[in-house]
Amino acid sequence: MLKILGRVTSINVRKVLWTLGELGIAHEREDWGMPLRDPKVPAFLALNPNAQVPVLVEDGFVLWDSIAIMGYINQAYGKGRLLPGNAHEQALAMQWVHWQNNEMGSHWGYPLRSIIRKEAGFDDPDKLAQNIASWTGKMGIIEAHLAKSGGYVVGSSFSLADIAITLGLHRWFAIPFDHAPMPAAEAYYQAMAQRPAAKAWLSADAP
Ligand SMILES: N[C@@H](CCC(=O)N[C@@H](CS)C(=O)NCC(=O)O)C(=O)O
Repeated sequence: MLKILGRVTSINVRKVLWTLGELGIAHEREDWGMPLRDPKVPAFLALNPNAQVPVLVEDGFVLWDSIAIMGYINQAYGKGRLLPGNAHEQALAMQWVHWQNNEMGSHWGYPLRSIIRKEAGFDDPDKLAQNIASWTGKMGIIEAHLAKSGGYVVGSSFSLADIAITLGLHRWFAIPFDHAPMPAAEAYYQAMAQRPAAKAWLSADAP
């Protein structure tokens, strides 16, 4: 049985779980990651020396990194159905999956830890404002893209890019602060939220 190690409050774990749900693949999940279960223990480090979730375990096969896991599940269990289209469309979808992780995702950490998790050391209003400003800048990129791309991030079909981008947008809409308007992103987010496999992963409890 396919097993995913990781807590559902992690956006990277939710990318994997939504991918599994979209393809209807049976799996088990074990809570790992702080504050639920410390991954810095030998048994977990033997699976992922980075001490991070998610990790996929399938008999003797172990895979870490959410994007690698999404790609593996799509290929091994989904016949590639979540990367549809020609080579250009597939590459563009992966471009946006990486963009969500590397660009969008490098600005939401401070607001999340300050506003939602209220972690010690994340209470500087100037730093919060700076991070919201830089995150808003990245949001402007996806807003402009979605305003002209049609119903999906790439082409005319749902792909892994829609999973990654919708979860990134969820984080934006679910964290309360004075948001700059993003009408195209909001309309797209609302449409994606209607997908049956999306619902569990777009909860207000897990921004
Ligand atoms: N590049 C990695 C990043 C994974 C990552 O940053 N995971 C975070 C949660 S989103 C984590 O494991 N943090 C430590 C913890 O939860 O204990 C991936 O995409 O899987």
